[in-house]
Amino acid sequence: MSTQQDTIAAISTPPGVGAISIVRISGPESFDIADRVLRCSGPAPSKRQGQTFIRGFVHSEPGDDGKGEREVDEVIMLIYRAPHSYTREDVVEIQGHGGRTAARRVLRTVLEHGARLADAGEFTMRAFLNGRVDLLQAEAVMDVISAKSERAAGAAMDQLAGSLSNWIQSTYNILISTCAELELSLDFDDEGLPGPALDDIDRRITSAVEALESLLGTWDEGHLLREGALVGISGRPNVGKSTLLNLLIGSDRAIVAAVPGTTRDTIEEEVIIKGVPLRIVDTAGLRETDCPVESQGVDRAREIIDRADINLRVVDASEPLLDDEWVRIREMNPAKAVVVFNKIDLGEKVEQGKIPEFTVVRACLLSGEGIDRIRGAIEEKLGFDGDIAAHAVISERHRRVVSLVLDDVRGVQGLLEQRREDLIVPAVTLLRGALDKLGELTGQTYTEELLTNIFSRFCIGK
Ligand SMILES: Nc1nc2c(ncn2[C@@H]2O[C@H](COP(=O)(O)OP(=O)(O)OP(=O)(O)O)[C@@H](O)[C@H]2O)c(=O)[nH]1
Ligand SMILES: [Mg+2]
Repeated sequence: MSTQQDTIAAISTPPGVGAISIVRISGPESFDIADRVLRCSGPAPSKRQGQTFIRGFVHSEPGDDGKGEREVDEVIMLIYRAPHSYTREDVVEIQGHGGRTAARRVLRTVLEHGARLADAGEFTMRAFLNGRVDLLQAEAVMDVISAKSERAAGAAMDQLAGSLSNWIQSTYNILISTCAELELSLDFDDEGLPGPALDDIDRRITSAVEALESLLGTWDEGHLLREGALVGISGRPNVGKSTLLNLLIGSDRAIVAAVPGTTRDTIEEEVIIKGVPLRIVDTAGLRETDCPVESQGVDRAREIIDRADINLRVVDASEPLLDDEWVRIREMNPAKAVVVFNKIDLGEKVEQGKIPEFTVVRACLLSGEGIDRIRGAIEEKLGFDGDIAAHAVISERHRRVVSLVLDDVRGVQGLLEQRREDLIVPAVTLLRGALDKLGELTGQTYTEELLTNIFSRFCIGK
């Protein structure tokens, strides 16, 4: 049964020119509205079966004088009867001509007949409130839509299919049964729980801790898939930074010239390597300068170096490096940096072996030599290996909640280990708190604020 009283409508297709646009309606009045807006041969929409479609014309209301009724668009109308629909409510989808204007005209007509304009994500929110999907699956809908790569879409589809929900649910089940048993033990008066029973509870708590830890361990990878990684290219002027950007993205995006100080602003481009989106940023050459424009560019470059997940530091290897530059290189975190010794076709005067803690790639970017090794080094630093775990925790919200739950459960573990009767009550209280938090993850418990937070990220019409 629907928990929602009113009927909502929105354009579900993106703005711009296209072959088809879709106006979606959901709620108890959907079929009444459909009857009123559609002219068709045969039975009215409300008399049709679910999962069928009708060809017809959306028409506008006549004025008081009975005149002025107009055809708005020629359409195909799809009928979905509750609960067999996206929202589990009665749903009508009107496929009309593409383009914003035609779709807007249809939407306006539908709104004039009693529907309310849907909020962002409201259809999916109804799917959640009506129990068709849990909160993790609802969130995955938006991840599928905004996935930047095949791999990200694959991980989001797994989450939509319930892989993450199942994982959380099994941990939830372990914790709730343990909690029930501990609560029961409080009724044993003086005796408390027998040793073997406590050993069994310990084992279960430990398995929950392991499950939560492994879930948290997937966050880096999941986060990478979702947000992509920021890869900054930096170095002194004229060393070949823009040449490197162009090679990595496979097009002549940045101007390459023999004049030092060619790039003065940051240039950002996206590429996908092994299914992971990378935002690659070329920056202005690092040097002291009196030019205010270039100096701003250098400030921006330093900002990128601080924020980047991976720093590609390019140096001209055909010249010896100044001490100062070695110092600057060592300021970077070696785990997140790749140093490119470029221009080796002009000779190698740079001292080798000065930075043993760093990954160094020798290259002649002019001819493209070394670019595969640079890509390989990026992949290695980012740790792309094999498949993303099917239950990958892929949002910041999930990571936050899971780590709080983990803290609680570890706390419970610590209390129970002491085998003290008087610590059972605090352990139960902690465990209850952990269960509430886990419930918030799947949406078993939720607040309006949480839902608003999640669904406001969605697009209108989804
Ligand atoms: N010989 C040689 N020249 C190179 C190599 N890589 C780049 N160059 C040349 O070096 C010059 C500078 O290259 P850019 O890619 O513009 O260098 P940059 O670091 O972006 O320079 P700025 O934007 O001025 O900081 C150009 O003339 C490139 O063709 C290389 O491996 N060997
Ligand atoms: Mg440049």
